[in-house]
Amino acid sequence: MSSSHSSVDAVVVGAGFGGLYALYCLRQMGFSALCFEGGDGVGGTWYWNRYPGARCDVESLQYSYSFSPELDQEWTWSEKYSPQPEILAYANHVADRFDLRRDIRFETRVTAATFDEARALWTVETDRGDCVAARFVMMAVGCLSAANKPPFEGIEDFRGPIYHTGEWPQEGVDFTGQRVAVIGTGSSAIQSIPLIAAEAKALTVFQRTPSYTVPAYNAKLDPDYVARVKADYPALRAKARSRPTGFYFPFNAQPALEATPEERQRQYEEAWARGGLPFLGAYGDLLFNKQANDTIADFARSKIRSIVKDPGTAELLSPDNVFGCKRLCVDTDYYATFNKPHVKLVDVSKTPIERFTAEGVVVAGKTYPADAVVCATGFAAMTGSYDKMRITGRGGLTLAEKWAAGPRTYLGVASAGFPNLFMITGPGSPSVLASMIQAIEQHVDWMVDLMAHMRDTGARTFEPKVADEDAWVEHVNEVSQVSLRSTCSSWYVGANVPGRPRVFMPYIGGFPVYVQKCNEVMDTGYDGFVLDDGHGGATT
Ligand code: NA7
Repeated sequence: MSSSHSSVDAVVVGAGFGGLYALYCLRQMGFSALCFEGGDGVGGTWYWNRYPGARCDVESLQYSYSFSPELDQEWTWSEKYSPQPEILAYANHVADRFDLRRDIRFETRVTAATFDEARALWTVETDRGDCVAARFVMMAVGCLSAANKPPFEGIEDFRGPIYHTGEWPQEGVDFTGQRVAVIGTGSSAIQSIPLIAAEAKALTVFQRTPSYTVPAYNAKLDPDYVARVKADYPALRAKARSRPTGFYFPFNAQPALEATPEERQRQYEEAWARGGLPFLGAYGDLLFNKQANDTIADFARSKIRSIVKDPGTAELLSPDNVFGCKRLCVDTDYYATFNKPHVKLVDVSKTPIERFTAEGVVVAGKTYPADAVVCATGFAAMTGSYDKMRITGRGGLTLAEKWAAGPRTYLGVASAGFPNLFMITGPGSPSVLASMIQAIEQHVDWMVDLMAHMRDTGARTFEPKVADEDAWVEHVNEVSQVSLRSTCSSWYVGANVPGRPRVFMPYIGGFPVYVQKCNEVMDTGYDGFVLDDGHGGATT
């Protein structure tokens, strides 16, 4: 089918894990669909983030689709934490196995989507001149997909290449013998720095805020363990869905402050030795009680001091904010890398990067020479990819105008004034605080059920009621105040990019609570939404 002027039931924007599953489900339910994808392949986040060391921080056996028992059985992960190439291979396998590519237009970006109120249809336009009419639009644009590229002064003067971790060249980069500057010390930097340091002649890391990171202790997966999981995969999936994070790991509900200092030390040592995100599960109150949090933060800082030999560097690498407030990082040899004589840490917290010159990066009047710069500067999270398109709803209002003071959605799935526009893992949903693929499956299942319900009842449009949306936005904000996660400048609140509104964007009430709410809404005939039959009548 030529897509230049056509009509489908649904346009899907993005062919990452969300878009692929949306295409699959739409087809299963008998809807026609067309997907536009900016890259030349599937995989989304895992297509773009090819930087050295890119790896998932949720265990492989859980970071995968659960919708197909056959897929679960036939795919075998090789490592505890999958490296990016393997996750990308999995995305490609899924696309081929379910014959999804025929409805994907690659290297094509959606530039605009405009709702025609009279016809109750969206017109979707692309940078290749496509103009497609669709009853529904499903945004599968990802939560961390719009690269944050700070406009450093003089950046165009720099004579070497500048890379962003989220837009890494497909052919890879060889840093052998080079002087490399890395800007940023979030998850992407923490994963890539040890590997860049292994190649580079000299590495300078520019740090604005140190991150907490826990060793991954990644390893090859034991085939016996994999066989045991595969023998009863649904049990693991069910356990995962019952957890606030949407993935399973050992969790100790006991409050940290009820334990003696000796017990805590033992518990933290054991949890550190297991490594990874489950370290935060050492006690139940760590994200709710500052005093409890101080105990784990102190422990983490003591680990940094024990690994990093230079006391000044250890001090600089030690965060003083709430442990786990920003997304916890998971690493392999990050702190130890700073013991290498050719690796240098530069603090830019008080004296920001002044400018670039042809030779390198200038801080406080001093030039740090570099042959290549890596910007590990993160993303305009959750809303950045929406901002790149002109999305126009009822009355000519654009989504950017509506969200100027922060995103407003009902359940993170849709926004009032933008009928029939679904947001997979949108702001206001738990997505980035849950296991992403579980979150995607739950969203898409719910959305396609709603589309089928509308087909059965003759509804032409759905959209949230303003009052319910307002109440949800308020609820998302209220719940966030309970957690210490709302207390620091992170991408969860949009604080990493200057000028963005400060709003806690994900729903932090937990995955099961959220799923229950979505199911209740469905069971009550979509309470909180207006379903319209196009003749002024409501349908239920
Ligand atoms: P992050 O976690 O947002 O990290 C970006 C880093 O870049 C962070 O250390 C920022 O410092 C730093 N940054 C951003 N702008 C600047 C400027 N202008 N100057 C200096 N430093 C800057 O992105 P990642 O890609 O590492 O990880 C994103 C998620 O992917 C992660 O949370 C996991 O879920 C996987 P800041 O902390 O803002 O002071």
